[in-house]
Amino acid sequence: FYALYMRSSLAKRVVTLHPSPRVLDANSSSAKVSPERFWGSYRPQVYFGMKTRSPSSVVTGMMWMRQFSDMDVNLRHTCEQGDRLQGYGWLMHDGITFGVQEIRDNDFTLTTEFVKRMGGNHGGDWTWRITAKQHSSVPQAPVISLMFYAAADSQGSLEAHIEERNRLASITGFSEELGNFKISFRKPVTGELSSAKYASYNFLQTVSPGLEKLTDIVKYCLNRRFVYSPPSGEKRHYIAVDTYKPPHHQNQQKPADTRKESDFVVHQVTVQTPFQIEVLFESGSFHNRPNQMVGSFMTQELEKRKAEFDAKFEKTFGLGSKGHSQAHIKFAKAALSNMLGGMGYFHGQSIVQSVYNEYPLLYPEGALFTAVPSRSFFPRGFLWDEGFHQLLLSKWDPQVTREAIAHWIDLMNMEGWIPREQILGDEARSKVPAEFVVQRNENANPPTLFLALQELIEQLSSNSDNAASQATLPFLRRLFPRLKTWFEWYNTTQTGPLPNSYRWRGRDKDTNLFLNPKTLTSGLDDYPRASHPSADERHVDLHCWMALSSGIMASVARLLGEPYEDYELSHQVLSDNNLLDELHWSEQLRAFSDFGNHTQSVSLQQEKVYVPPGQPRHQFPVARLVRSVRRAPKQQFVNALGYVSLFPFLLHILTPDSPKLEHIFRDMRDSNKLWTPYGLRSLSKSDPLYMKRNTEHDAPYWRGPIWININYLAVRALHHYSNVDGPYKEKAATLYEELRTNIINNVYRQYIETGYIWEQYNDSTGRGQGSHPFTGWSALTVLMMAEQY
Ligand code: 6A9
Repeated sequence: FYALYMRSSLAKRVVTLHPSPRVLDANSSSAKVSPERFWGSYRPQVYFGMKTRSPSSVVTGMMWMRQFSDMDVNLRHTCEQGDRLQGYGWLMHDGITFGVQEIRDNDFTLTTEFVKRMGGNHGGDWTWRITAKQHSSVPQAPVISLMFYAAADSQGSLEAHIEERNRLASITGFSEELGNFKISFRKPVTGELSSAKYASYNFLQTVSPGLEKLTDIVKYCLNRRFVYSPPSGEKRHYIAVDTYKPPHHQNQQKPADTRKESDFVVHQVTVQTPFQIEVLFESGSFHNRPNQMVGSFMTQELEKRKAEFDAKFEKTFGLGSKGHSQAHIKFAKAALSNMLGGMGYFHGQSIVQSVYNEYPLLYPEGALFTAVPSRSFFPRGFLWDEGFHQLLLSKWDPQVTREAIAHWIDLMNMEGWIPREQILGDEARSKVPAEFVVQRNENANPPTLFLALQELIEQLSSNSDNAASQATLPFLRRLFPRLKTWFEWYNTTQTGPLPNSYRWRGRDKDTNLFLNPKTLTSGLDDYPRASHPSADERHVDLHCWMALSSGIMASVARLLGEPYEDYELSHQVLSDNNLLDELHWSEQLRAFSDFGNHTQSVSLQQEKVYVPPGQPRHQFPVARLVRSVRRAPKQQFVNALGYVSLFPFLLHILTPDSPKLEHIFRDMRDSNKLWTPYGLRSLSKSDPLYMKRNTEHDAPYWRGPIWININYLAVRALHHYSNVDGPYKEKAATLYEELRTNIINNVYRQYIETGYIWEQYNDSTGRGQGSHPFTGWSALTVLMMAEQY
């Protein structure tokens, strides 16, 4: 009985939040406290949509489709790589008041713009302007349908107002946090001053069980029975939303669909390009507005914000004064804007597993304001990605960074653990295969939020008169109790076998199914580690993350007048170059290395399936690839050369006079090892696992391709070592120039050629690959252009 009791109370710890006061007040994102940031493009998973920073916001969005095309119904809504758009993303976005996005479909381009205006008590008004233009190569101007919608999410109500039989002119609504509001749909025009164009109208007024169902509902009720008959042109059938009756009876068994059904209203307008349409949101508590923000007023507002954006961009990053070309600057603006436009506000519960509970448990409800790595493929928060995102965003708007860090840190449980991947709410969950949803409480992820904190602290001392950065001190004060627990969590749960060594938990368990069992928790997934995971391992990257983190902990504590000596001491010990040598320098590799139970003699082989003589072969399972181990593992250095070996340099732990720098620089500059014309590859070309698959279904990921976050750290470190005195100063300076130029040029060139910023880059061709758009940490290119580290 006692054992059982223990287990269940331990299980409860996993889903109990940290007891310290939250960094964020409960209402800190509300319309009252933060009206300017209430509405935003906080739905990065859709091509165009807005919501408020509240738990169950009324959401607005847009779907579209091309009419009369040979292809099947091509409804666009959530960002999907399968849509094969030529490119899309924010070209300008200030993170608060406005944004300009360009979406290039096959034969037309949609520009989606929004401008907000403050007033009243509920976050004010906004206007959208959608401009559609056909591509010059297209013989006939396409007819397209835009479907604007509003959807409630378990609270609030929406009412459709119809004019001229089937044109939804406006939606009025009410919700707890928005009060009364009205959304008006203006008619399409060719240009600002011209009269309305011929258009066909349809609408849908129904209910939805959840936001992840909106696309399906629209698809389900599309009908070809409508006729498009422009004054001068043939009559043709087109596809539009028709009546939709929710299938009550069919779905009653499914718990997901017994949720409260919420209003969902769609306005469809079908019109030939070129055209421009405006949608206007007006808040009921906003009285005495000087004018409606439409037409020429909207144009003026947009022009004003664009000019302000350009000025702030130059002031912040100075790319013009550094002599970057206009084309490069435009790219950099797009990279920053897409990071800002990729900020999401999520709400919901993680699903977590510890050794103490038999089945996964629901984590407490929480909110997360975060940037996302990729709007199409991973539109949700990832812990170590966020530290890199905030390195860029903190230069633009430190308030964004404080709020993002605060949200993440407020998700910590009483143990000090923060779930690595945040899959909050049904909409987010609908995008993730079941096997990836559950988060385990032994699992870490690099504590990169310390990098972002380091930046905030530096801003505090460098521009001490700047109000924007002064808010950092009170923020740190509230953060500190949780930060201590977070640091302690790493420092106790991720320790290694020897004093002052560290080990990532959570490596793959089925050792023999993989060429090398993965370490997802390190962020470097399939980067080679000890072939046989064991408690004897020590990981050099984690050692360096801890050296960095203890140093930042000491700085924060010192700033706050808190005891800092222990952190300072940890930092000194972990940064001791002799200790690092003892634990991690491999004389054989002449590089820093992990240590563990390891053999290099592994390969993937067809599993032998025993077929008894005389039996038909097809009745037996297909042979899989499994690992064969030709020589038994033993305790030794892993001797893989790549990103992990660079960490003592990447995080500035080597002293400037360390002879190890010479080895590191030599390996970095060697084209047979890490150097490419496009950036540093993740694993040496000479490593036995270079570009090797991990299973037949698992292609190489961190075994060769070029990743921009680590390349950013490398450029930053070269900058550091070229600015401090030491025997390698000159070498660092040369490498700095070369590496920086290679990365900037390639990421830029790929963007121009393919329309996207990518997850990673091919080390032999420089081609972008993996998910796209992946502005995530690839946008750090902007900081390299600005030379701000
Ligand atoms: C798989 C697929 C629709 C892998 O950028 C996020 C992470 C990084 O933190 C990590 O370092 N990415 C990197 O190695 C992407 C991880 C995506 C996992 C989700 C589910 C969903 O399919």
